[in-house]
Amino acid sequence: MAAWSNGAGSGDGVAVATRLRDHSHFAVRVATSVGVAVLAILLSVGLAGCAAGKPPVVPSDDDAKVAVTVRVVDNSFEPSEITIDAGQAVNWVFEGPSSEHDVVADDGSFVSELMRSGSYTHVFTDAGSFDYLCSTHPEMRGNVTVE
Ligand SMILES: [Cu+2]
Repeated sequence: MAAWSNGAGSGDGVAVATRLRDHSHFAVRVATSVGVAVLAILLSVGLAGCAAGKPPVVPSDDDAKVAVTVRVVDNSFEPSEITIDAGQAVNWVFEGPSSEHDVVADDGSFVSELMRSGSYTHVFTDAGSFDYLCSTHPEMRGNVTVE
């Protein structure tokens, strides 16, 4: 009688241990899928962030009379801060020499292609303070103040 009880008892014990093992397996699987889901969300947010990082290119005003020229060199805009009057044009001359750069306004109002040579011109019709950067070298920053 006692032996039968012990047998049944240990049998239950094995069953409980098996259930626990299954349960922890399940927990690991859930944790893994949650991890993968979170990673997927982070990745898509990151990619969306990149896609939204550079606004569409704004065509260069090539025919405009240039008031101020800014050199785009590795890795700065020279001069980085300029002041013009409304209606005047700024001409950025890309000199590289080692990297491609672009001119990207924070508000998207002027945006060039990535270039190693050539130039980009933008006419500023409205007064204001326009910050811009190079999309591949965010430490390259400049400002155009339009009076
Ligand atoms: Cu750059």
